[in-house]
Amino acid sequence: MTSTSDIVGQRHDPEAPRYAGIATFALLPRLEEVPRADVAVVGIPFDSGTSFRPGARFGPAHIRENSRQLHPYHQIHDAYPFRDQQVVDAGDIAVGPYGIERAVTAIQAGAEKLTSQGARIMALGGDHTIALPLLRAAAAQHGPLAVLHFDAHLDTWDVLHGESIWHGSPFRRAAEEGLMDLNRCQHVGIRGGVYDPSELDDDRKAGFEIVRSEEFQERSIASIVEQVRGRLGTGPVYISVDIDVLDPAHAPGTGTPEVAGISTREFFTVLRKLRGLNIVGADVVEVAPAYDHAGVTGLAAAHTAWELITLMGLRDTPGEDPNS
Ligand SMILES: [Mn+2]
Repeated sequence: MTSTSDIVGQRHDPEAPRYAGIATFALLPRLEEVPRADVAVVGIPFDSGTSFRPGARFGPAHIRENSRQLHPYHQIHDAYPFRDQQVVDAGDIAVGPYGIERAVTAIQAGAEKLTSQGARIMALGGDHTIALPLLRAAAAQHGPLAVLHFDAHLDTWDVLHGESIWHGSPFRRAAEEGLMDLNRCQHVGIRGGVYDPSELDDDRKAGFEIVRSEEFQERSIASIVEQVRGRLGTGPVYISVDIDVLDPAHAPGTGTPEVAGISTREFFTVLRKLRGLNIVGADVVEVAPAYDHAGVTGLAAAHTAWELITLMGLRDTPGEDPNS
């Protein structure tokens, strides 16, 4: 890790309000402006794997625009996520919209360029297809990963419209490729449509246990977190957040919205209890700004990334005691 005194944080210009100037993520320096990065925020504007409403290719720019109000101090953790680690905006991994396999190869190469320089990736999608090349890059460094997946949907489906790589299959492909520790994967917030119960069997074979959206009504968040942390265990964790885990009231700007989701408050309460996990990479995906209103979804995604970046910086601190 960079020595703390060298770290460049958010833009701080008393003459310039937060809404002025070009929007890097959280008004952080660009990768090119600092000697190295501990965490690289990188946009992946790719949505050719979308099965329903397109538009997540415009997600990274929308999330950045809605990240201007992210502040330096985290009240719950008593932490400064941009002071104790060098966080940068690494721009976008630019891939064209044609040819999913070619795009996935290019995204993996772009991600590995950042991880080989020692950065943990906080990716801004893009549709959920991008989790596959990001998992490939992270597993190449750390071995099979625990995966914590927040989503309305399973995303362990097989082939759709003749394509094996699409936004509903990243975790099935990742399981087949040995990128995940199949005893340490967990979905949270599941509720969306399923054709047949065999899809749930396939999902178990891909390594996942499920916390359903309804459980947030029936159980305490502390007991949900205890289950999740027990499943993830110790060792490297990848966190993937499909913004459609939130109810459409809290995140309308997404491609496959599903009713009866969790609230932003419930989601952030879970995130804030994940201190101490060794998060080696993360993404927030499926933000489609054309369906957003007043930045609701963009704000939720920007703050999600901020929470995850904060947790990356707190990986060596005592975690939540599930028995307390
Ligand atoms: Mn998804």
